Amino acid sequence: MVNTTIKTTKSQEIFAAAQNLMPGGVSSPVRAFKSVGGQPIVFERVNGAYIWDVDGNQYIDYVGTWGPAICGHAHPEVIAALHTALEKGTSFGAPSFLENVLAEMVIDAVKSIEMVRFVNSGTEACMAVLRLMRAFTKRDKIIKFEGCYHGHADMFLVKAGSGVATLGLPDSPGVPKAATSDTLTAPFNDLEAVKALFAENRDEIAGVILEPVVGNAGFITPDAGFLEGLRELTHEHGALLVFDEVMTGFRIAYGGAQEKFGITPDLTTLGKIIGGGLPVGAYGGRREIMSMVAPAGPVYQAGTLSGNPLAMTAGIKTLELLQKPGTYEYLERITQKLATGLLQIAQETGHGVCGGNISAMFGMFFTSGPVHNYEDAKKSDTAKFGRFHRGMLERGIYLAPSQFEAGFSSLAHTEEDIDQTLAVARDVLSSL
Ligand code: HOZ
Repeated sequence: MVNTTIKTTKSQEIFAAAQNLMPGGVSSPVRAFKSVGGQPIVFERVNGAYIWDVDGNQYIDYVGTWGPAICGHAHPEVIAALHTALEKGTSFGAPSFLENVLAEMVIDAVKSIEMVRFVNSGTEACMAVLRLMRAFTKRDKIIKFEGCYHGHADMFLVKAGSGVATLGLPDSPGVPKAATSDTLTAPFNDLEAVKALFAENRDEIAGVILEPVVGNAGFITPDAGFLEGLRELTHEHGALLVFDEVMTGFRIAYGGAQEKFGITPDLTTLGKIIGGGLPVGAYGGRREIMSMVAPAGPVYQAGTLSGNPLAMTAGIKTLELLQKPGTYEYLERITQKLATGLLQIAQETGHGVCGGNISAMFGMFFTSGPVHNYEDAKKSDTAKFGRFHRGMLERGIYLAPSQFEAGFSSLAHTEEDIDQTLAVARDVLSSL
């Protein structure tokens, strides 16, 4: 089964042409494989746990289109629902009953959300939630954490994770100082640093936003007491707590990190899974706060394709599939087998590693760790990760092309897929 001689001629041709057409040849930076070396592969189709490239090679996929494909790619029930919806048109730009259905599902699932607004991406959701935080509290400053990524809006491009971390960019040119002057940062898992920021900026901080489990600096879990501490501090200072659950929502539990850890934020952002593979984001929270959003209130935010019927349909069907009994038990079982297997094999083959999983989200750093924050994550041997990534890819395993991205499994991954992945990993890790 182990394939070490894949040909990627067509991928290379297409990607070479793409470089003249689009910056870096891609529509999103991390896809260019800059930090892992080698050429990206160009996809032709996806199904279940697998992707096929334009040269006909098949890979077991642990990127899952960066999170949405939790039921597996192109799930037949999602595709069938989309076919039916397609017959009714692709966009209304007006209210549809489908929005009510998905809104109710989100409100039922996510404890902090009493009202929700649909947008088109996680970036949009975070931009909008920031405006709302500021409007509600009448304060401008926010606290974010180093290595956390909340989309590419100016105000969040401070010590941001994901592509910014992958490419080692300090901050992006084009972001005016004024746009980030109210963005305060602290190391993840460092409550004392957050306390100090609140003390230095008394009555000026609108709120704290974080990925409750970091996925954009690699996979980093919150230390015991960290989320509780943030909840207490924000209450104490009249500030809002915002969970960016674009990655963790409906992934680490049906009700996201807030269900998993039993901490209820004031506001939540969502994306990825709730669009079932179509472009969707959302933000929601307490009714009192959400009632400030236009046209119910004065905080403006809008979008031509927001609430798009195809995206709502894919989201509804995906959440229906996730509601089936045993879903999260299965995701935990296979992902734990993968994550613990990878760590064990890496250790047996002489590599210092750390990592783990929560449900269908996982990661492994090439440092013996522990990794509590972005500074720790940066100690990972990224050159070694690059060689590991390339070795896995050449043997039919598609991992996120960056040490600073989490891995995602799905309901479509079988025990056999995991076994095959671990066998390949043993081969690759032994050769590094
Ligand atoms: N920044 C997202 C992942 N953390 C999306 C990456 C992509 O789609 O290329």
